[in-house]
This record gives sequence, C-alpha cells and structure tokens, in this order.
Amino acid sequence: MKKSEALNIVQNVDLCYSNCKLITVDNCDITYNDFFKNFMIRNLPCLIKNVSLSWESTRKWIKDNKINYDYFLEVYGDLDAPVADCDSIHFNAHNKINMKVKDYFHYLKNDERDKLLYLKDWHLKRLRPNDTFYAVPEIFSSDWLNEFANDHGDDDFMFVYIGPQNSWTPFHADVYSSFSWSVNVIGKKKWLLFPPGEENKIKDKLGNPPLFYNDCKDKNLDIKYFEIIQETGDALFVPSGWHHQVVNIMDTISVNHNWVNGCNIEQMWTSLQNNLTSVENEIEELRDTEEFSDQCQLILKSVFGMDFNMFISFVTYIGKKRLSQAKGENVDSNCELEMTHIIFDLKMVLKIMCLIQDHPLVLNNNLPPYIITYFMDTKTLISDFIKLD
Ligand SMILES: O=C(O)CCC(=O)C(=O)O
Ligand SMILES: [Fe+2]
Repeated sequence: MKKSEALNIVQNVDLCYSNCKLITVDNCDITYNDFFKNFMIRNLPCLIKNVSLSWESTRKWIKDNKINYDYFLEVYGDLDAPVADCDSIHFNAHNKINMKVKDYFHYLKNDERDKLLYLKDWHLKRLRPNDTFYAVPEIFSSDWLNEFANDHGDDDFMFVYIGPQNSWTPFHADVYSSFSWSVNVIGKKKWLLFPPGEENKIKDKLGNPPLFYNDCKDKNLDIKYFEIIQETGDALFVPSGWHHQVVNIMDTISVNHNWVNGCNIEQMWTSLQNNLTSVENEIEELRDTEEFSDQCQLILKSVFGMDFNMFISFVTYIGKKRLSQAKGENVDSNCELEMTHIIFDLKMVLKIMCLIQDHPLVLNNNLPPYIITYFMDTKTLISDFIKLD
C-alpha cells in the first residue's frame, strides 16, 4: 500500500459542499491514497461496501442471518454497558442507564419488546483488549485521537452499538468535530447527513437544533442533506462537522470510532475556539475578574470535553512522537507509519502549533508555563526538522 503520493498535496484544500455527492465504493477498489485525497482532505462522506467480510465478528456475532444472542450472553454477559432509552428524553438527549449485557440481551431476544433500548458507546475493545472481533480498515488507520488515548491509558473513542429496529440516535455533530466511521456487522441503518452549515436552516427560534429531524415534514425547504442506507458490511465515513441522525431500520450491531488526524485537526482547533468564545459570552459578566480565564477553561472542559491545555498537550505529544519516528528512534507504536505520512503529520502539527502560538491565551501568558515550555520546545524541534527535510 503506497500512502505517499496523496500526502504531498497537504495544504489548503478549499472545502466546498455546494455540489457534493455521496460516493459509494467497494472496499477492494479504494486505496489509502484515493480515500485520503478524495474524502479525508476534502471532508466529504463516503460509503464503502464489504468492509467486514473477514472480521471475526461477522462469523461469531451472526447466526442464521440474525444476531447471535447466545454468543453475547455467553461471552460478554457479565460486562456492563451504557443503554439509552429512546422514549425518554432528558435535556435534549436520551436518558441513559447502565445494564448488564445479559439483561440487555434478554430484552433484545424477546420479540415483544415494550421499550426501545439502545446499547451504545460501549467500550467493548477496551473491556476485552485481546478480543480481535474487528480490524480497523486501513483507510481509517491514521487516528491521533485513539493513539493518544491508548498511549495514555485514557478513555478511547472506539465503540460498539447494538440497537433494535426503530432505535435511533438524535441529530448531532460528533465530539471535538472529529471524523467518525461506522461499520454494520449486521443490520441496516438510515442516516441523514447534513453538510456543515445546513444544520442552521433547521434550528428553532432559540437557535437549538431538533432532537429528531422529520424529513417528511420539511419537504419544500431548501435544505441539502443525504439520506443514506447503510447495509450489513458497509462502512460510512462521516466527515468533520457534518450533523447527522441515525435510525436502525432493523436490529443492528455496528462498530463506530471517532477519530482525528492531520486532515481534520484544524477543524478540531476551530471548534475548540468557537466553543471557548461561546463560553466567554455566557459568563460575560465575569470578564474583568481575575478568575475569568480559568473559569472559562473549566466550563470549556465540561461542555467540549477538552480545554486548551489538553488540546495543546495532545498536539504536542503527537508532534514529539512523530519526530522520534522520523528519526527512527524506537517508539512503542502499533502503527508503522511510512515516512511520507510521518512528514505529513509533522507538517500539520506544525501548522496547528503556529495557530496556537498566535492565540491570545498563549500571547497573554494565560496558560501554565510547563505546558507552554513543552509546546514551544517541541515546536522548535519540529520546525528545525521540517526545514532539513
Ligand atoms: O449508529 C448510531 O446510532 C450513531 C452513530 C454516530 O452518530 C456516529 O458514528 O457518529
Ligand atoms: Fe455521530
């Protein structure tokens, strides 16, 4: 697999969604380069057929074309998993509880279900690290977010979703403005996928998006979105900042990852700054107080899931690690990156570091010195290295 050519086209591709179409390809026909150039860099969606043919889960989780309930009961029954009640809304989201997998599967097995319970955001891979039930497709393999989480023993962004017919996920854009990919091991989902900006057309007077967008109701509004049917074995690539809602139109099991890499790190940075601006406006009355900046970061962490310190540490860590990899130093890593990819990553890290350096919080020394020193030292090392390249 050659990852090299496309990676040379790095910078400043204009993102334009006005004439975009949904492209469907077969897994055997798409190379890393094509995916990188046509979808990741352009931030465009793509449906990829036949991704899970060789997955162990395809053999073990399916029996007679149905979910293999007994396998789950036997192998994962004692694990806990988060479960959303699709009929119960709490602050613009489904109510969530924790359930034993065996209790959930007893519910799912029963044909007369009196509730709509959706097992989601289940960290099965983290709970069973040696379980090889799926393999990340190569086109999705550059993933700084899960690499950082795994290297630090933090919460990852790798999930299993199990939902009966009609269970659904509300309208949303993904955490950190990340990409996501989703593969149906069994079942069928209907996605509505909105190019960035279109979500504004369906917000209410208070600026809130709907929990569920009823696509039949608004037929004559000029809203662009894709309706996508994802079948068994299909992977859907959801680009950064594309709002979506999902309905399981059959009992469905999927594997979903959120991920960030050199192609969307700038979107993540923009999103972090936009969230900070909203937080600052929310507590405007405290602006002249000494604790304003710290308070904003605290709130930012709770609404966005990350504050500036965490973002800077994340980008700096990836930069430092790629530098070691470029120099051939021994870095404990599962992914063996080609040199061209390492250089691409370093260039993107440097680009974001330059943007970070110009941010008022950094210019005004509002962040802890130990983070800034680590950041500045790494930035110098990377720019010296890139100049030599
Ligand atoms: O499959 C679902 O219900 C939701 C998946 C999703 O939102 C995602 O993968 O980003
Ligand atoms: Fe999502």
